Amino acid sequence: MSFINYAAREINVKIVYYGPGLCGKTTNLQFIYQKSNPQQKGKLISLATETDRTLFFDFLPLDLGSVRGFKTRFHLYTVPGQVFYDASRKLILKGVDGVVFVADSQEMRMDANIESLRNLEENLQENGFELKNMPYVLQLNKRDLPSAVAVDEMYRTLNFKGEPTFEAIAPKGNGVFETLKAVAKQVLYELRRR
Ligand SMILES: Nc1nc2c(ncn2[C@@H]2O[C@H](COP(=O)(O)OP(=O)(O)OP(=O)(O)O)[C@@H](O)[C@H]2O)c(=O)[nH]1
Ligand SMILES: [Mg+2]
Repeated sequence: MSFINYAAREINVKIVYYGPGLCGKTTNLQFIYQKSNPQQKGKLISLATETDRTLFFDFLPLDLGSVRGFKTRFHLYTVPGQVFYDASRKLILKGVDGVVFVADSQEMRMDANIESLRNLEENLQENGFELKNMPYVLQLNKRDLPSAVAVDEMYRTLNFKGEPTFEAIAPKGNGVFETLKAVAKQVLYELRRR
């Protein structure tokens, strides 16, 4: 859960980008990193294979304003999407405050999206969380590709609980900040309720 440092008047929040291999999780963080101003962001740390697949995680700290005089520092993480890195995904979900599910819009990746969403539910449960109670946003990425499945069909298949859903083209930045803002808003709302 979010970590409140009273001495530093800082709230630390953890957001995890989840989804199948190559859906565009790392690309989301790269775009956010490129477009954020230097005072606002820390280093983008990526632990990747030689072919740029995420090996363990990406990490980007980002300051997003303040709540009741406390600076809110968002720690953005991505999981490795490849099926066999499940132990890492489980570990990265520890203490999560909000999740973004990045779906790959390509027809041939629909089964992978569904499998990854189930895997998210399971791994959250193993960490003592329920997706239905978690601040959560769905991103439909790769909308620029010709084989993209219709948005309403993807919504019916993947939307879990009426969560905010955004179309995206992550390398161009379309939908990237909309997605981040929507999950940040839900997390901050939860913090204010406490
Ligand atoms: N055409 C298109 N390509 C995209 C889009 N988003 C990401 N890509 C490309 O898809 C590839 C994989 O993107 P990544 O961001 O590395 O995917 P990932 O989800 O982090 O993958 P893993 O780390 O293996 O889980 C890269 O070549 C991206 O440039 C998109 O919206 N449209
Ligand atoms: Mg990655």
